[in-house]
Amino acid sequence: MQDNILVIGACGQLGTELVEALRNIYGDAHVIASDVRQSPDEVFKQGPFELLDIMDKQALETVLQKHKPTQVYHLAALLSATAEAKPKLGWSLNMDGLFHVLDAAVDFKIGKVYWPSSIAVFGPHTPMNHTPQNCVMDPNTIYGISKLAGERYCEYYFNKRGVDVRSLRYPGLIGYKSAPGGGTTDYAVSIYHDALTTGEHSCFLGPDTELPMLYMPDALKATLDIMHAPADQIKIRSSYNLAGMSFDPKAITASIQKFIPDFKTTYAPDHRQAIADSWPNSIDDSEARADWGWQPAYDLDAMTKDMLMNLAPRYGKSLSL
Ligand code: AKB
Repeated sequence: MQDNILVIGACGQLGTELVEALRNIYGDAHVIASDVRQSPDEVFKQGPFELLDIMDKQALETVLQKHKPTQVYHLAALLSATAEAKPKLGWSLNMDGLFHVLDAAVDFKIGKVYWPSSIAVFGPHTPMNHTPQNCVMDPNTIYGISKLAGERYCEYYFNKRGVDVRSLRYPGLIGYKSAPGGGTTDYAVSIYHDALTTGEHSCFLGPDTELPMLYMPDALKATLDIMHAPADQIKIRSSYNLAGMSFDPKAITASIQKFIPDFKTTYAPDHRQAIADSWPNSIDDSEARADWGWQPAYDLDAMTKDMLMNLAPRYGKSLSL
């Protein structure tokens, strides 16, 4: 049977790249992008697009009746910093959106559901280094609390309602094709743009704030790998720990300086520092590696080289990389 895939929240940082990757695999006509707003990005002109507010259950059902997807990727959410600024909206969008999708998966017999969790499920009493899959989890942000509750719901819907739902705890995602929005790890994207434009980055985290991060090609690979793995290999139905690399603002600055020696970072920590301080430094993803063969390809310097190589032409720069 030909798969039809619905991506909800398609115009965000991950969705924009995921729609492109899915269309390369399944064909443009079989990947339905949807979001609460239109995006000017070229990828959305190449196949079906539906305006969809995931808070509107009826509207979701109309889209499902029209396209009869066999798989749904539900990415719509408020990220950590935005959800702290708008806690009620963060909670209702992140939770109600997931309920609508999980209930629809039962009612419309959707074959597989993907839903992203985050390192934000961890909190101040979580072991900070090499954080294990199962440990104390006491998130203290609305985003983290909603992701932890969402994980429990996913596992419940797998066990009690038979929904084949799969999930990853993403670290900060870094890519050059699409912009992040409202996260605590966003500095690690804007620092590359600043390196190629002003040559200076003002960082909203302190120099030693180490966080887990993942380069977008690895994030796409992990997402597609977990969705393509046979169901019996997915042993964790809440959400898998996932790691690529870990670094602090000092280390990413040093990595950029290998290619742009005059680049400078200054530090002006703001409200996002407390969020970052409550998250792990590094993640133990051995269960993802053992269960479905996860293996990242990029380390910090390989990512820096690729980011700069791809972004430099956008700013009319040529670098010897
Ligand atoms: C954020 O910073 O909120 C996200 C995340 C780690 O989930 N990038």
